[in-house]
Amino acid sequence: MKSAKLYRYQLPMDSGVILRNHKLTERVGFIVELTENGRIGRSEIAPLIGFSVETTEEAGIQAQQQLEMWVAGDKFDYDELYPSVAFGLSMAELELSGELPEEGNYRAAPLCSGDPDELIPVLSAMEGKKVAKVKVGLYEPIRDGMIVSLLLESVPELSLRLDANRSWTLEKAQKFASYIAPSLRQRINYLEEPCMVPGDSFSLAIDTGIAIAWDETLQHAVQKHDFALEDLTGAKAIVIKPTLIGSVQRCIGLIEKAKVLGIQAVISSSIESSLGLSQLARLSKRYLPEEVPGLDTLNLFQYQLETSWPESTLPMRYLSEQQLMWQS
Ligand code: OSB
Ligand code: MG
Repeated sequence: MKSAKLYRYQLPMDSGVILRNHKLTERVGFIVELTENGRIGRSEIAPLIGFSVETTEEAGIQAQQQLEMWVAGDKFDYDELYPSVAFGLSMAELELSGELPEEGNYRAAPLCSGDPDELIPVLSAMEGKKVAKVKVGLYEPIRDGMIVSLLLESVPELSLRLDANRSWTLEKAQKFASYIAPSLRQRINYLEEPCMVPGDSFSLAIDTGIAIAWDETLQHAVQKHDFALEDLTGAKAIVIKPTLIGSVQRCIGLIEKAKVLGIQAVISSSIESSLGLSQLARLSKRYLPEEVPGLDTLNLFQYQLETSWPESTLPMRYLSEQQLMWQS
């Protein structure tokens, strides 16, 4: 016997979460629950405004249609679905089948978008491999370059992941790089998407020796049918955001291909609730056991949802308090 539920959740965000010029005051998404033979598999479907190709509304309609088919005995055809829906349904199936281990990698790289003075004590106290992520490209390249240099000089064992979200021209990106001494550049683990044009990002890597990573470029590429990871040359790393990429199987395919090509793969958040985020931590532990995932986004929320993230002090909201949209 199969049954399914679809919840719609709505959670207020911390004040001042801005994404691509859009102020995110609340996060709306869906939680699916699959039940079969007394076992339960849950997961999250939460398109991210400004990033996902599908709207929340479209994802909800498609999710419900798919669940109706699933309860009637059909299989999901992930390649035909929106990325967020493919991800959520495949993750719920994985949990239902018991194939997703309980253990997760909750050591997310701390995210810093403003004040380096706040980050330095956190990093100094960090145990094990010290990795942090800094958003750049929001202010002047000179300021970004000085902050990155300051962090690398102040915390000797630190390596940094930087993310410019395609905000620079090649000239601005070079200006940024010029403020970072060549001896410090190898401790930039990677710089995500420095330039508006991917070819310029590639040129920057060659000119400056700063390793780059694809995030947006990977998302755009996987939307095309004849995509091959080999075509995305020149990057040291790829950032895999499953909500924006698609099914777990597609993500695992990318991870395996990246390994063969010698490219670092990092699982990262699309600002899922604590329920979806914890599953990403488990996915990362299972398929990238040595890699620090990019999951430091829970504190953008005011609440956790149903599943607690280890050591988080955020109060909990439960599925039973959310809207049950559909069940069968
Ligand atoms: O800019 O990579 C981004 C989250 C949602 C949307 C866009 C981005 C992010 C993150 C996630 O930065 C955190 C991380 O990658 O460490
Ligand atoms: Mg990014």
